[in-house]
Amino acid sequence: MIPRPPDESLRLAALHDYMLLDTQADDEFDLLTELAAELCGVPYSFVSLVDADRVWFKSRHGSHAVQMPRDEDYCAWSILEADGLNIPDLTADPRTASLRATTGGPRYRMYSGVNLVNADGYRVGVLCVLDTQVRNLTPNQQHLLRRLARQVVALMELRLKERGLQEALAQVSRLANEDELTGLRNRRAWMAEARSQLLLARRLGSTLSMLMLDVDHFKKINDTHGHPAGDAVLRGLGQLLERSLRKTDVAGRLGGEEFAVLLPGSEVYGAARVAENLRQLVADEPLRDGERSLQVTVSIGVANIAVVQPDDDLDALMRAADQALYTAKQTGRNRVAMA
Ligand code: GH3
Ligand code: MG
Ligand code: MG
Repeated sequence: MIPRPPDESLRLAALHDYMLLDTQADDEFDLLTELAAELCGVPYSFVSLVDADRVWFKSRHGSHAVQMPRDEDYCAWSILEADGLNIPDLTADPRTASLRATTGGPRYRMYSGVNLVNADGYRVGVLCVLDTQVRNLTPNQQHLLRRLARQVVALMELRLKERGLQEALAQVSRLANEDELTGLRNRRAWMAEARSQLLLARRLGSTLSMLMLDVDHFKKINDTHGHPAGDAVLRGLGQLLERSLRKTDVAGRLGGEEFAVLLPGSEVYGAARVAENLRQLVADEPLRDGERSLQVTVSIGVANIAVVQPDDDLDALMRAADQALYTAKQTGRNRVAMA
């Protein structure tokens, strides 16, 4: 077995922080191994990441190997040395003479590796070149290989920063589009989706319906059971909508205790059936959210694009649905009305 360095666990943590293991091939890394092989005049070059039990190749030039057992790889020896490892004849060195890649396989004869060292000094991997002939690199080739190794580390740092940036952007986009309480689309995101669905329906000559849904006497729930209980009802309603609607339907929370649903491809009667089904689901069973469970009812207004002019915008359709909702409230609540 090849010895492990004394800082092995911190070294591994440093390697894993880069989140590079088992990632896709990357042209920029491949350019660096290609250059390394070219400048050193050898057939093989690798960006080797020395993991707990394996050496995984972020890039390889001249080989199809994906990884090697750590105890079979020269790079596991290289990270034990401060200055990397230069072995002009692998058969003549007791560390490498009996390794499988020396005795069989590619029958490597020369290895030269420069450690990839992170800012904290951990040797996370190696940029190495190999040849099947016994030979020495010139001092200039060794110098260039060291410079390329620094480029590899810089690229690893860059990829890590890009990853952080992407995650931050995804987080911002979540915050901008998601209603925090229910996880549904917020008003802005729902309206953006509604606008594009409306355009699409008109372009394709297909139909589109909309539900506007409002909890009945919600103020009373807050007043009687407290604001957190009111929040629980809203979360429960959000879950019920997610559960009961089709994948192509789009639910959102417009604000307060008002929700909206887009039903692409639904005629007004189909949409009214969906609305009636939702109304009944809510009325039949208390909404659950964790420990809490409260009985509420909802009123729903239904509108279809057929009720607005072909060049009317989204607001007109929402007004029609809102008007129908108002009718449902006026005529007794816990009911569905159509525009
Ligand atoms: P109606 O049947 O006519 O719809 O009566 P309502 O009481 O539901 O209507 P109203 O619009 O008077 O009351 C809505 C209440 O919703 C008032 C407000 O305090 C409460 N509310 C708005 N947003 C939230 C929220 O995020 N959480 C909770 N718990 N309550 C909210
Ligand atoms: Mg209400
Ligand atoms: Mg309301």
